[in-house]
Amino acid sequence: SPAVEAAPRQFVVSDLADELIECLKYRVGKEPSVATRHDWLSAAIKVVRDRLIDRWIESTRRAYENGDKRVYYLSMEFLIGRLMRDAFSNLGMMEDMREALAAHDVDIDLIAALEPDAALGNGGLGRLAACFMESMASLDIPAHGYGIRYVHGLFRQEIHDGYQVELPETWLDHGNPWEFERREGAYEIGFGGSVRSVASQEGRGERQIWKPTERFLAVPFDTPIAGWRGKRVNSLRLWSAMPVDPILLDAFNAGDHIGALRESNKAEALTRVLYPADSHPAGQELRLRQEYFFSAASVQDIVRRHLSKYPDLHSLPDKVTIHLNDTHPAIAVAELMRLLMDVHGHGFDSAWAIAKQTFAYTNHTLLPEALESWPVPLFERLLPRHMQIIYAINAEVLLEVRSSGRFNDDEIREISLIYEGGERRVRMGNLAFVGAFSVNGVSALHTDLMKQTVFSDLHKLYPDRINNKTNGITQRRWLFQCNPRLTTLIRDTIGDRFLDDIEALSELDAYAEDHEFQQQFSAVKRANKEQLVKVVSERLGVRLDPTALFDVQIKRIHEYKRQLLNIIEAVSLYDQIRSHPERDWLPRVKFFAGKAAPSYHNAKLIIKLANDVARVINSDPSVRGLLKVVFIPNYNVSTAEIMIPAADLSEQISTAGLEASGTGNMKFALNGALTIGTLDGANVELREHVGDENIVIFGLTAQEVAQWKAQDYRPGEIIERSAELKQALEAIGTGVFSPDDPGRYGELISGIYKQDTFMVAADFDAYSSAQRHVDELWRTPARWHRMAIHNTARVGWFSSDRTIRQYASEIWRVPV
Ligand code: DL6
Repeated sequence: SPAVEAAPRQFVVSDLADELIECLKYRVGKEPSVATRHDWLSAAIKVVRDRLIDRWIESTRRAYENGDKRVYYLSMEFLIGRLMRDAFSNLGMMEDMREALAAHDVDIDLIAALEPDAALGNGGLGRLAACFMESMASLDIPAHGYGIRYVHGLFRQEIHDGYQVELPETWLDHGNPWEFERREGAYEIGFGGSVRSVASQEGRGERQIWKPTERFLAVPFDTPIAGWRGKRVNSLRLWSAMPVDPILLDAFNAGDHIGALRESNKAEALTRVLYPADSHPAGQELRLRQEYFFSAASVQDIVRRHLSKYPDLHSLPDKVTIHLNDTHPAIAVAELMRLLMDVHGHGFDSAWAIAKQTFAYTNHTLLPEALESWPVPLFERLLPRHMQIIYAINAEVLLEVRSSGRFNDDEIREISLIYEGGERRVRMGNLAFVGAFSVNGVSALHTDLMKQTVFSDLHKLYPDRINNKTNGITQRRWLFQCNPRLTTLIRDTIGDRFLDDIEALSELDAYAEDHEFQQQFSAVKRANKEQLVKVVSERLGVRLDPTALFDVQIKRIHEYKRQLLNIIEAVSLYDQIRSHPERDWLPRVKFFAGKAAPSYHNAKLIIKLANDVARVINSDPSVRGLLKVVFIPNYNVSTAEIMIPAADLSEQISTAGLEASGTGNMKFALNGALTIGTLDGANVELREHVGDENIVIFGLTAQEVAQWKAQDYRPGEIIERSAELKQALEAIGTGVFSPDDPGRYGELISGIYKQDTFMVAADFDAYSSAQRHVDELWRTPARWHRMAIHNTARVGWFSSDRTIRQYASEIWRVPV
């Protein structure tokens, strides 16, 4: 199918073809006869980038002249993936470019596949930031993304003998044709040192002067982000650390050639690598340094831009919202306070009033291990002035709390920015909460749980602050681009309105029972499945049957996401297929893909288990190919773009109460997969939108999980009562899938018998019955297709355009 374009064909192909040659010659420095595919890729990107620049300049000028309020989105992670197709299709030049390249014998698909996946993020949080950047540009919101230009993004995963092996990812190896380096826009960022008081020049008390001992330059690299139909082009500004003194000449001249590069090496280390952990503790000094480095550079940049138009910073909250994507940039609150007080002469009260009206904060997880806090001594050593400011903010807040008379000592301790229960730590969530005028969760359930759990006392103090903004995904990438076949079918059926108003997909509802449409819908799915079958055969040498039910669980590997539940169910199904060969089993392929944090032992063991189980099941002739298990290595955005359109069944089976939202759930449903899931995160709202009859829900609710845990949960007893579960656990635990090391999974399985923190045993039977219900649904294709069509038709609401509209009108107060 041809690509979905934002505009009708508008370019003269021969002109584009000439432009490519010009670009190749004068900007890449190559003759066509010697140009490599990478050279062609660079040339193609530069040609589309040129188109973006005029709009980029125009968008920036317009915002400046109109004095529009701007949104600054600070995020440690942007999981962008490839950008070339985005830009081509958003500007409506994909097909013209295809032909222009073909005129030089270059296949656009081959060069597109060479574009590295910019993986400057771990998972959901980073991918959400990328979807938001695209939606903000599409909705014509003046916004800047700020992050870190990691030289190594998320590690490349290889599977060796079933184990995850982490290798460095080198997305910048061939340069990055998208970015503009702006050395002239660098800022100095300090660490360490001391603070001293001096009398303020205005004769108003004292001023603090921080003299850091370490200094680095933060150099910005800008990438243009184009919105749909090229309406607006916004900037993603990523900071890279560079030394203030690239070489210490004295040391060099004294013969210390290595020591002379000390500053360079320290700077390079600062922004070199993305922390490869999500929802998993990552508290290292380097991480705090990264957080401060990019937050401080961004805040300085924001203040400079504001002062280039307005006389002072009193008007900052009217013209700017700084959005904190999780607590990683929460230190920005203290940095803005520092600039206001120490550089721009504001008193504490004035600075605090400005800061509190400028920041908004999104929480993305309730998992205690992912809630950031930093040891006070470390904080004090690296950021002594910020520590003082945090104490001052804390004093202000706790005074307010005490004087209200509504809080007991325990509650006051929970509100404090400093944890005192053991080693004293700075709580970044509390800092973000008190420093922001809005605090939002990412699904209705998650937001409710925020109020009831981690932030219950802060919520009591500021009852209007917490609000919900259910996540969304950009349909441009997650339907139009990744599934051109389905998009074309939808256009042919309901016309083009949905291209600009995704909720118009609901017109498809009328076709859900239409036999002919069902056939076309399932033909699209079949073609996408064949494409995936080909990829699996090329990458893994495993042959799959495209008529089988494709059951897919792709996401970070984490115990709360319960890949283990899915694997145990596969083992149980394997047992049953062998014990009851006479039954009419459905051919099914269980796909897994995802990366585990390198330090997360159990998650890595789960990857090994998936691979061990796959090896045994896939090579057992008595299964007769009815069940296959496939683990696809190196899951990334581009792999998701191939797998999601090919999925029949989407696994969203986290322990209820633990997945803040999930966004994969939305992508699968949009592409016509049915969900099997728990009532967790955004699954709850997904059910409301697609209808109870079009989704398969099972298992304990968040409330039930909490009740079971509060009582005396005994997983061992549950296992005893479930013959299937018991048999599967015994098989895994005693080494049926690991004959080379029978004890490999002993602890993993005994963990389920003993604590079962993630309620695998409690939910197993419900999950297994839900899977058999899925089998039944699959046996009646007309019914399955109808349900799948309803899913596609009814999930337009989960577009990040809707989410961003809500942020814009309810938090940022910018027009949309
Ligand atoms: O909000 C985006 C995404 C949610 O969809 C996931 O449910 C949630 O797990 C994820 N959170 C994180 C938290 N990491 N940290 N810190 O990635 O956010």
